[in-house]
Amino acid sequence: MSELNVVSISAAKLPAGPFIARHLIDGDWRQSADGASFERVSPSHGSVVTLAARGGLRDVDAALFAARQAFDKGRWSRTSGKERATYLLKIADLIDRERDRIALMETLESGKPISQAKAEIEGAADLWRYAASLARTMHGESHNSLGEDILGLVLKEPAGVVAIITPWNFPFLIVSQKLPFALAAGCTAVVKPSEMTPATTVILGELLVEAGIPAGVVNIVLGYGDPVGAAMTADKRVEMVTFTGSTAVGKAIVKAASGTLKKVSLELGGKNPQVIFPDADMTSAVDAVVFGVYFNAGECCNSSSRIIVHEDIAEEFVARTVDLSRKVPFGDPLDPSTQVGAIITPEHQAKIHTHVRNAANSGASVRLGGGPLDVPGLNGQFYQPTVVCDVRSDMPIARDEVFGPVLSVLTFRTLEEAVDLVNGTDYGLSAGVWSENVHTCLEFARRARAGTVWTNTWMDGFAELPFGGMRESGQGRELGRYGLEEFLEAKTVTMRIGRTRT
Ligand code: TXE
Repeated sequence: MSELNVVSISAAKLPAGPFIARHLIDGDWRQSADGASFERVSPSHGSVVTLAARGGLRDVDAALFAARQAFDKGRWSRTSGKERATYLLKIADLIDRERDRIALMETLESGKPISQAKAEIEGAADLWRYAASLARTMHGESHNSLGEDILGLVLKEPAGVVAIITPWNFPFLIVSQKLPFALAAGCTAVVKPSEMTPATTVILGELLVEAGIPAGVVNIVLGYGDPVGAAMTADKRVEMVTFTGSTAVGKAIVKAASGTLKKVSLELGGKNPQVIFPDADMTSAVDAVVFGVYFNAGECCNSSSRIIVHEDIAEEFVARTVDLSRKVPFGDPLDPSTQVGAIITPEHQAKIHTHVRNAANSGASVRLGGGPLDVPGLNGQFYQPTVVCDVRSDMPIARDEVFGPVLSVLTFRTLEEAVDLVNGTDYGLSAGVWSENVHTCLEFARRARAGTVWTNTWMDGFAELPFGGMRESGQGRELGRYGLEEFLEAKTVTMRIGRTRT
């Protein structure tokens, strides 16, 4: 325990009572039709931080009815891009105004460090601003060389009513990777946040109402995947589902959506490698690896949970990584210095530990951490920053998404071998390469089967650049122009013009 940099309880005060979260349906804040509710216990402090309405089928039905009506009556889809942009910009300003309140709830529900929560809310506001720019600039095509008396138009129209289902690891950022783009396109929406982190989506709902978004355009139903998420996915009033979460639930959503052949966009898990070549700038690479694996306690689809390091430099690289890992401030997420906070649930903490234990039993060596740790003064669940070496590519720890602060180290000799290791899992979300040789970087970037390749950096994200995965990491893209396109349909209009047919 003493080998880590543990931050025990901070001076920050918890709110006096739980946040009360209700559904937003057709512009009204509502309890569940059957009066059911559930509690969210803080993963770091052990106290009840949210008391939320627990949605059932009647609540889903009311929300879908409202979203459908709002769409069909053109309350949103027939507004101009300029008008929609004005709302989105106003919401971005309100997010900035409420940043500290949103960040505090995000930290209390998820256990993430408060500094990372604040950065997340700032990033989210930027996405609302970027989506506003898309609302004003989206356009279709015209074809005027099809023949003398014929004109072809390709109109871009909103996909319709969208179901947005989000996870607990970046609740506010992820809803902001979807909702403003859907709204920019002219869609209406029903949003279901994770049952673990409902509060910040409810605060967003308050801001939408304050901004004057027409009733029914955005509805929020709180509750569990079953029945709320499942009912939204199967309902024929929904024309598109956009989901971020586990690969298992992503597959269930594809099946449920197939009954009505709705569009499905999925952002799922990853087993993201960073490959370190002998000519890499080692200081920068070690920094990026440590940041990439411990950010959000590793509960991050982009976690760089696999390091594939050239065997000539492996020993030095591991020694420096372990040394830096020891220094990462770990503990109370409310302390501004903390970089690694709590684990989302006790069950998830146990899953992380099972991965590490099984790897150790199969011959891997734990060089740092390797178990849960109680943080003095707190009543939550934490897992130590952990470095596991001598990992083989057939071990589950090298193939499965551990979703914790656990780094697996593998080694390679040739680029060929490194590429085989990189592409040797079911996932394909992101990958990284560290080398001072541009040819090595480019060859790697072209051969890695991943939606994003970072070269000499890790987890740089921009609103302008698309994000998403290949293979079992998902389908479709978020952000950038591609992110808007997901929420649009192309409609072809062919017009005979100018003369009567004889
Ligand atoms: O995710 P779920 P969980 C991975 C990560 C983690 C694992 C499990 O490996 O350990 O998934 O996390 C809703 N129909 N990621 O169990 O279950 C659910 O209510 C419709 C990766 O929390 O996928 C929640 O709102 N919806 C990931 C959302 O799906 C359903 C982020 C996600 O929950 C549903 C989170 C159903 N049948 C976890 N069942 C990433 N890509 O970053 C559940 N839901």
